[in-house]
Amino acid sequence: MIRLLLFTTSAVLVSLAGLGCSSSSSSSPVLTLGVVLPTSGPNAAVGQEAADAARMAVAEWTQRFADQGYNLKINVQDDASDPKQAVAAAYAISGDPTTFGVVAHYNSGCFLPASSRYHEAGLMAISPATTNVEITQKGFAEIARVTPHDGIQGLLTARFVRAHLGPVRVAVIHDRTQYGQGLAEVFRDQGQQLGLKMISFDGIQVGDKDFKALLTKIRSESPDAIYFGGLYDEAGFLVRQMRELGMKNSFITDDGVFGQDFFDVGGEATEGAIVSFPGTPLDKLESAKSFLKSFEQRFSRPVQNYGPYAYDVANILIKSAYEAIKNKQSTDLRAEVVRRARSITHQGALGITRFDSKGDTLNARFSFYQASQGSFQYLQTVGLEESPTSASPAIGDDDDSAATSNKPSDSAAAPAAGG
Ligand code: ABU
Repeated sequence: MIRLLLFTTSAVLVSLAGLGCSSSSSSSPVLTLGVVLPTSGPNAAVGQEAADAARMAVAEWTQRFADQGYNLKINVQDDASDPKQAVAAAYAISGDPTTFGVVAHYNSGCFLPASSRYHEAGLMAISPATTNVEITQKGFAEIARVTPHDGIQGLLTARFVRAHLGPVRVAVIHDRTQYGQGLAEVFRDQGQQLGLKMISFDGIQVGDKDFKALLTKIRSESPDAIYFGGLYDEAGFLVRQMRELGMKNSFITDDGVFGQDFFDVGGEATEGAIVSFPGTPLDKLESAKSFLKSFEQRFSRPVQNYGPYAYDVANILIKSAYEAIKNKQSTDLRAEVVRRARSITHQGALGITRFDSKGDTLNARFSFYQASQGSFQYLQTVGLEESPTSASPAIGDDDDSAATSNKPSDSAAAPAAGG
């Protein structure tokens, strides 16, 4: 296990102080924030946004580290949404002794195998996006995430469907990944308990583009709704081919579909689709305003989805390292970052983030949106303690009741019938 010992860098600090020097130079010790995300492949857009948000956080902290005599750097590695590449990247990142923490993965199927490596290396790895339940079940102190997990997403989606559509007949499709299938199973099981009738449960293959045979079979079973657990591309092809086959039933899906790629692939057929995404909408959070403005100014594009999550993860890791070096603790920096990050109360773009004993966020809410003319229109936000309401102000009503906190909005626009 590689350990970065703070007493080494403290000695450098002492010598810099002796020279009357308070800022870093090229010879200052380097501290590196690791980032492993899909910056190529089918989820490149979400990975690039999250990586840019982490770069922004590093840029904002650089001077404070320099004032302590350190060069703060970032090392972005591409996992391409491929589990093997993810594990290789985890080895590369953790093998660099200057790395103190990792913004770790978009895909649950990548983080699950890579988490063992971060654990072995004693390296804090916090995911901005992965939601599969099992990720935090291994009991690793080095693993956490700022997104609520799919046990919550699946349950809240089942409640939402029951509240808005009634005890309908649902065909469930998933992409056979740990994420898509795991979430679909939770939705199916929770939905059954709530009185939804699950008429089928089918897997597709990531990368496939033709689902007409499966959809034709499902059409013959006359579902009221299709639930899909999976990602942008397959969701886009599915909804397009559903409509081409004349299927008018509702299409309900998940956070892995919340992005422009869904509209690019699905086109007009996306109209009316219901999508869940973690947390309160960022444009309703006072805490997110400066992040949104800075990101858009810096990168000349709007925030789509997981940028603010990656920004908060980066800040949690960097702040933990900064507090450790500032206090000149003569101990292991990686262990100190693990200890500090896991017990942090972080006021960030998402509001307040704290982790439970497993490393799951206590900020456990999801919002529901409806696709309308190429964008996601906000419907409502719910947590475990609340029931989705079927009260129905017009879609697109702008409710600012959550504007100063990350508390859920009471707003409840009903999705259009038959969406
Ligand atoms: N939850 C975002 C989609 C990716 C994943 O968890 O695998």
